[in-house]
Amino acid sequence: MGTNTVYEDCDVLVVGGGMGGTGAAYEARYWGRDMRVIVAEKANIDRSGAVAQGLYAINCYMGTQWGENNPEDHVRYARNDLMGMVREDLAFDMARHVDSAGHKFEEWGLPFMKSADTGRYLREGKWQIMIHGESYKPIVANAARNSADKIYNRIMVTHLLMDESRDNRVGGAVGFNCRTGDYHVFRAKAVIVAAGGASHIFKPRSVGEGMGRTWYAPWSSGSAYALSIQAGAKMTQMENRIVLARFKDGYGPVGAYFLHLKTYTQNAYGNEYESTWYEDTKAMVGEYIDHHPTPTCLRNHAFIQEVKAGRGPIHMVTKEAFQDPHLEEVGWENFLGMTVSQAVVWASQDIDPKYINPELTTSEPYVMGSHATCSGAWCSGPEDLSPEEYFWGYNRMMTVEGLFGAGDAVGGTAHAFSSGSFTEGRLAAKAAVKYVKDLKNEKINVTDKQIDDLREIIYKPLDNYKIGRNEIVGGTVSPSYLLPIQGLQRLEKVMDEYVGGTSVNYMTNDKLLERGIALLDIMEEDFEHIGAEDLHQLMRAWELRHRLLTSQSVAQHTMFREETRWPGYYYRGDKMKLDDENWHCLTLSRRDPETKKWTMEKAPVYHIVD
Ligand code: SFD
Ligand code: AMP
Repeated sequence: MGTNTVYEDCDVLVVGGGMGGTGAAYEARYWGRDMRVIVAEKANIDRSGAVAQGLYAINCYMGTQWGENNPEDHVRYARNDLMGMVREDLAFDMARHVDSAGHKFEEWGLPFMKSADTGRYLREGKWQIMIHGESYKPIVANAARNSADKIYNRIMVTHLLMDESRDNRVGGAVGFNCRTGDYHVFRAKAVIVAAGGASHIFKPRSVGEGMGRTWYAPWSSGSAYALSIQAGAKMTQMENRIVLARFKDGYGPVGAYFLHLKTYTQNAYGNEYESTWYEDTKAMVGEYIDHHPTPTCLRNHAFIQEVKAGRGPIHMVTKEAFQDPHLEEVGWENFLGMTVSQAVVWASQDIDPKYINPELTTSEPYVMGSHATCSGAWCSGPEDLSPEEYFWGYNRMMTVEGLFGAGDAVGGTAHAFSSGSFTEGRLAAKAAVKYVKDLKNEKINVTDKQIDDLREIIYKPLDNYKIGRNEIVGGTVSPSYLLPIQGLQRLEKVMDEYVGGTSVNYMTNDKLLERGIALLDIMEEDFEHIGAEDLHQLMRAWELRHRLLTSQSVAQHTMFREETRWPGYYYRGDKMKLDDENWHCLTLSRRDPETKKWTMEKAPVYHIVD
């Protein structure tokens, strides 16, 4: 395996062809007409990433052409939802460009719903517009295909390459083809990491035969974080994992229901419950509970408290809205275009939301940077907006030279969603092209040794299995190797119990974290012994390694921030209050690639918009 090596030399390499990656490929071609632009994607860009199943709404659209919202308004909205802190420069930059993503999608054939009264895009809520989006991803992928020189599908990128002639500069990436086993070496002058967020780092509520059913895509393996962390890039706000209120078991999103169908929640006894928890929440977070709209985490907090108090389950009141045949149709279509499993769960459990109010649940935590959360890499902002601490030359460039990010990969940019992630890809690509142009004739030096060493590391799980398999006559338990699924379940259990997952009601503290971090470190040693039976399992092995690094980062950040900033996402039992005096700041981490030691620091939150 891995004896056949495929080399690709390019100017701009895009890792991950999801929403950020497709935007990057499209824009790189626009600014870099004569540049070689390559996409390396784990799956197939037609149906890869979080948008694989389609989406029913574009959740970030200003509507500036009709005077609906301005970018400043969106910064205020995202800041409010994130309990006071986002990277306002990055958020504003995304918001001022995001509308054109919607316009492009429509031009490329995505069907938008329109208001019969105004002819404008039909609003689901203040920021969201509604689409018939089952084919959202193939439509956007087509534009990327028309732009890139080549799209390599089925390539699991495992590591970034580093330039050996200059410290702290990227030189490309390596990975393997999940179908052929070929070793792929991409030498590149600039790399844009757009490999998405992370599910399955905390134990999911659905285990066993249901373990594939999570809200965020089960194939989101934290690669965007792990690739960047391995290269020594700084991360920010990794403690800000997100918990979603979702329809039970199918994890169907609730936005269309709350905002368009105007449904509402109640406890098992038919009572409104959010006001019950108002004083309790105020004591923890102060005036943030009076903000409008109520921050997502605080809505979760009331939900979690009410269930803990014994008055669950929480129901979504659908019976009223579903009497209107139009709204009934929208309610079902919403899932058929985005989360088919929810419609299947209801059908299989005899739940007709016209007659029965369905149950909601709170999900296991996910790590991402584009929903009501902002974990990700610490990136430079745009030159016209960013204060000194937020700017080092190129928009969306990480703290490693030549390494850029988009979508879930970038920290500080909450509420970007699909359209904002695509937009960030465009912004990153524009800057990456400029970076390559500025390099002029300077060469990137990646030695054969670096390439050969990584090849050894990447294929090792296949050898572990081949050799270790001889020691057992049957079954799956070996004294010499761990299977990826066994490793995954161990990781999920530690994250769940020590770092604030569902089984402990999202609670952790300094002592639990200390132990959790130690257990994750032991796991890092053990995962040297992962055994992969075939190429598919080799992909699972590397997804697991990426999830572990993401988890370590989350645990380190959670330990560092000594307060409970987002009740409803997680609680630090030893520091149960929000502490604006000491922690109205962003958190930063760096893992030294040589020593593997983490260092943590604070970074200022600049309020650029008043
Ligand atoms: O309703 C490697 N999202 C929603 N956004 C919206 O605009 N509207 C909605 O309605 C949304 N909702 C929603 C959403 C997501 C999901 C799963 C559901 C519902 C059920 C969020 C968006 O989807 C999200 O913000 C963007 O997709 C983020 O973009 P990006 O580019 O950061 O991630 P990606 O699209 O998942 O793409 C990642 C790509 O990388 C590949 N990849 N490739 C090579 N090597 C590796 N090691 C790789 N690891 C990953 C992936 O295959 C993928 O192509 S609602 O809930 O709000
Ligand atoms: P969701 O379906 O929960 O992912 O939400 C889709 C969009 O609607 C996101 O922009 C959410 O922030 C927003 N949203 C969902 N529920 C509410 C709510 N109860 N109040 C305000 N905004 C919401």
